[in-house]
Amino acid sequence: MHTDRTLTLLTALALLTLALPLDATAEETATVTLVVEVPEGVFTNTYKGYESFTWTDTVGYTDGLTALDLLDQVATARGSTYTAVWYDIDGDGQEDDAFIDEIDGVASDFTLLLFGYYWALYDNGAYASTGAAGLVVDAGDTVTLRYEGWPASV
Ligand SMILES: [Ca+2]
Repeated sequence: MHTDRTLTLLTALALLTLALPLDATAEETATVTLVVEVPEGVFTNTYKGYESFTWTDTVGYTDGLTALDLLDQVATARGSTYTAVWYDIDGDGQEDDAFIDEIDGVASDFTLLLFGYYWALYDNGAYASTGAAGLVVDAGDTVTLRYEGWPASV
């Protein structure tokens, strides 16, 4: 009964295939996504020779994960560089939060601290009130680092 055995095997494979997406869906809930974007048309792109690009990377969520941890994972996986600058915000001699100064060679650029370009940080589309080290993400969150002009009208 070779045919019966083949059918049984095919049925088992079909059931296994049906079961797999359920497991994959369960694991997908424990991820976070990082979007890193240098939009087209940013003045400095052409001025500095920067090219626009967008990364969209999803990695596993772990307790206490910060936006800086997330960028570190993604940049390491991509073989890309980034620079985080730490600041002592409350003046107690200990660094409190880190802001992203450069990603993949695209660096913040200010003239007399009045106007320029920087890496803006968004948490689920909302402008973050902290730096990258201060932003603790939740499972399912999307963190965005977008290279933007400051003020926005520049
Ligand atoms: Ca401090």
